[in-house]
Amino acid sequence: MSIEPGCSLRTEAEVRAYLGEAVARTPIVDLHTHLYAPCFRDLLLYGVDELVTYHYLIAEVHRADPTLRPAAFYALSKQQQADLIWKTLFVDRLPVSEACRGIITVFGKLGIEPDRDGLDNARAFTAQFTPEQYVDKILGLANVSSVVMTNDPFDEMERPIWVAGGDIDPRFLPALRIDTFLLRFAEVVPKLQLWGYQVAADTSTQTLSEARRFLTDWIDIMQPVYLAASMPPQFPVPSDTLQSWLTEQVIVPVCRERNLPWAVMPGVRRALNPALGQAGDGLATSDLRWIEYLCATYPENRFMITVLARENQHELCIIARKFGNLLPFGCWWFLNNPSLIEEMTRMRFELLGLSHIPQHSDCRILDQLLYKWEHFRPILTRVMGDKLADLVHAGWQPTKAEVDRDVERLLAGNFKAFAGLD
Ligand code: FIX
Ligand code: ZN
Repeated sequence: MSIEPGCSLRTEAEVRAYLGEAVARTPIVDLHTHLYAPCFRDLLLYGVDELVTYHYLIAEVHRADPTLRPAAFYALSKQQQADLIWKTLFVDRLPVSEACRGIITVFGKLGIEPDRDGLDNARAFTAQFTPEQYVDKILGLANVSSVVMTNDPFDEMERPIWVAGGDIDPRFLPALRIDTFLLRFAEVVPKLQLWGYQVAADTSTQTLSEARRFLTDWIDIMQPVYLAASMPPQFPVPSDTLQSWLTEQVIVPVCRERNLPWAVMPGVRRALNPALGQAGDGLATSDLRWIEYLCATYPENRFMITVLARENQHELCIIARKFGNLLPFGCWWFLNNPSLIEEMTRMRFELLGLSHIPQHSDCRILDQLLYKWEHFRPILTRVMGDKLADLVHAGWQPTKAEVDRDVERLLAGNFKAFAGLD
């Protein structure tokens, strides 16, 4: 259909067609990934062997073949693991799960012919590129303008790269991950002491100033766009625990002083099946009252939040309606499935209008940007299209400029504004 150059979109068909174009052409700022810039060398994962051994597919291969022992699987080389997953999940049965479908989408976007005999053609495809060229190719094809990394000062592989300094591709934005600092503080006290921070597993004034110094030092080193932590379903704030003290006396004040949001991600139950490693985490419904407490007690702070359990999504929208300093984002991990994304996105439009960030990718492997966003864009178009169609039928004709403006808000602008990136 050709849409006339005039401003207003007068019919439902015009609105839907224009919206689809706008969603496809608007560059995305992907606000939570586990991707790394090329200067982090081996930490930047890409290519078919990484793609097929994504931990979502490791969980699925163990379901498809219950005789497979996780220890035996992990003893295989990366390439052997990928071959086994390819045969089990793609050749011996139809690859209908969302994570399997993702691989087929990636192949399609890269022009790789899926081959039931093996993955060698896909391996040969990626081998043609340097990491830098591959980054350009994937970001370009996915129409993603920048991605936020996950950067943990306690990670032995990335820490030395930060300490050495250097130029990071500006399309990769740092985020300071504080799970270890917050959730395992007592355990890492000896390490912090070794690094020159005079902390103890207590709430003394010395620990207070030194713990704050650790955080601010890493903010200076990384220049993060936010602090982040994925959290268990229950978190004791406010209380007289060390974690509550770290939250209220260290993290919240430092975020406020440095004008940084804190991205909170509740609902993970780590190591539900430890033998599965990274694939063994689960979820539970979260108690979000500590989020209400933080938003109400610290109105000068900004909190971004994504929650893992479907059961929490309605409650989260209601909390967000009460607190302007809370920004819900994304359909995280076990929620990143079309049926659940559609349900959540519809609910967020109805309860929050445009004041949310509908999706982040959580990609661990660069190529996944191609499928995670390719699968999301039609859902956004359908859900937002329904809402705009309702407006047209009720007598409100959106203009093209209004549609462009608000699609940009959802895919990039809301995050940039909340994080103060412009
Ligand atoms: O905590 C997180 O940031 C989670 O997203 C990851 O730990 C998780 O393993 C993941 O990859 C989910 O998509
Ligand atoms: Zn993540």
